[in-house]
Amino acid sequence: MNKTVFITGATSGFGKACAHRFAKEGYRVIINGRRAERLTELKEELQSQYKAQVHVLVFDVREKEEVYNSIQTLPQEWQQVDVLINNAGLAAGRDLFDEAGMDDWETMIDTNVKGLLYVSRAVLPFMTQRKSGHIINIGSTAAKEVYERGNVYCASKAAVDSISKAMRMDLLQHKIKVTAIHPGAAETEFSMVRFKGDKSKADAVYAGYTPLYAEDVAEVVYYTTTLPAHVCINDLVLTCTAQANSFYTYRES
Ligand code: NDP
Ligand code: 8X3
Repeated sequence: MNKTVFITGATSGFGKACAHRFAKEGYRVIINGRRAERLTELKEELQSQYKAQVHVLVFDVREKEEVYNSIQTLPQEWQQVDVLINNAGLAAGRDLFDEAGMDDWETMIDTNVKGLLYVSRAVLPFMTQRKSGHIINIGSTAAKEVYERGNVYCASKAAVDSISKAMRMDLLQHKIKVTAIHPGAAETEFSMVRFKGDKSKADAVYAGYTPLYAEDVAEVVYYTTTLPAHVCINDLVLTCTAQANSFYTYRES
């Protein structure tokens, strides 16, 4: 195996689990996030557990110049990116439209939408020049159904859904696969971030049922990369068995 995967938001949750899953399969792994210490720890884990080759890229996906400088100056031997996983993202707050914080809205749009665009455009030349590559965008069930108090988070993930469709059309000529993966509720640091460290609110999201775990999502992400060159999973929604969609979750009391 001499393939390279580039994962944004690898310091936690799905991104970290994907780093493990792909490293286990022999991929060379580029890991990104803002928390440098966590990336250093993850690099050491991947090296010791799988003897993986790992390259750390610390940047904030919202900072266009930082994104471009970091990616354009990747060492030559790391530029052959086979799989890009646009995973970095977050929800900030869960508030009614007329009460939600503007800063929260901007953070979500800047990270989930603009960050994904910047990283994709910076990495794409490595794929188009080789006429090969696979871009995996992490959306959400929130992209499929808007829920109360989800306003801009849902909109940002609907944008990921639309951008994935657009990328797929426009990149056909370059033979690049584009897969959008939409998980339902998964217990990661997501809710602690959304509720700004309020553990009781975060825990309540996962009470009374078995949610998805990061490793479940990583398994599905990895699966989409194992298919023959002529087969592409375009759009994939996965939830835990207790959840049907954004509205229906069966909780044991
Ligand atoms: P986590 O909070 O566990 O992980 C989020 C990751 O994104 C972290 O590694 C964080 O790294 C990174 N990140 C956030 N902002 C930035 C930024 N500005 N620049 C670079 N990296 C950033 O959450 P999940 O693993 O659950 O979430 C991953 C993705 O999955 C997100 O896009 C989320 O919206 C989506 N999702 C989550 C679901 C869930 O229920 N958990 C369900 C459906 C989709 P750092 O803070 O170090 O920068
Ligand atoms: C995260 C899942 O249901 O909290 O995207 O929006 S949900």
